[in-house]
Amino acid sequence: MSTVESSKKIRALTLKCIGSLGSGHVGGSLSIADVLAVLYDKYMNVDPSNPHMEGRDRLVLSKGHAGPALYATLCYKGFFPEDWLLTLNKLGTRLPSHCNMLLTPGVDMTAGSLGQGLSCACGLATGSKILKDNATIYAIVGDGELQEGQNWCALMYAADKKLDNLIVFVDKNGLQIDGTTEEVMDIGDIENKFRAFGFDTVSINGHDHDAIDKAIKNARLHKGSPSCIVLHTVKGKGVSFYETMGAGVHSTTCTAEQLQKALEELR
Ligand SMILES: Cc1ncc(C[n+]2csc(CCOP(=O)(O)OP(=O)(O)O)c2C)c(N)n1
Ligand SMILES: [Mg+2]
Repeated sequence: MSTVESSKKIRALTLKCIGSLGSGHVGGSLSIADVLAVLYDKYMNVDPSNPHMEGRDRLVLSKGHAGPALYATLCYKGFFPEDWLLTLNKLGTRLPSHCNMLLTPGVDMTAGSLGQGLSCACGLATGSKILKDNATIYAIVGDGELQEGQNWCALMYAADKKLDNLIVFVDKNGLQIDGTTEEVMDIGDIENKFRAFGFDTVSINGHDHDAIDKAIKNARLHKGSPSCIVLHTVKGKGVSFYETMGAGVHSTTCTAEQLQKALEELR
């Protein structure tokens, strides 16, 4: 199956997961489906039958509210059965609304309190350097999330320690909860800010699988500094009525009727 087919599957499973609750973080989950598809189809050195495999690659989904997209990906890759997706955030579930590394096979870092994931990724990348296990540590942060100061402390550390096994994706969808990132607190030129902090940085269309593939390949080959891939994305991508909702798509409904319409579009 092509990565494009995989991303459709991931979007469909994400919405089935959120649909089981009736509402949730639709927008920021759909915007990262493409990078997850390319990453897990082509790059992540992980083993669904042994989620704690020594030396595995790690993904820190720092924007932990997009957990359903990661759950959909892990389910699709065989980490757990599909019926788990229908237990999202219910009592006793292994799939809480925000990622929890103690509950879900394949989830390598607990997240949800925005701003902390990059620091965790720095720790994992440092650990991997010490162990010399050749793992690559990936992190996905939101653009609104970059308003949290702790990120910039982590970036400074990553560059100073030359963590070239760390690849940071910024999901630049231009929206956060209450509006556009410009309206709430303008984060400016993300690409040049990462570059100024010492990252090897590129900006790409975050829905173009060839561009994502090339950017990851280059970042993995790059030595001497950490890398950043700024993904220009559309919040709610893949489903027409979610793509055009604006900030409202951050957390919104996924009724049985909406789910059916969305699944038709994703066929
Ligand atoms: C420390 C912290 N403050 C506030 C929140 C509530 N919150 C959840 S998602 C979100 C908006 C995040 O925007 P962005 O990072 O752009 O996410 P995306 O657009 O990718 O969904 C906020 C403020 C949180 N989870 N953590
Ligand atoms: Mg955003």
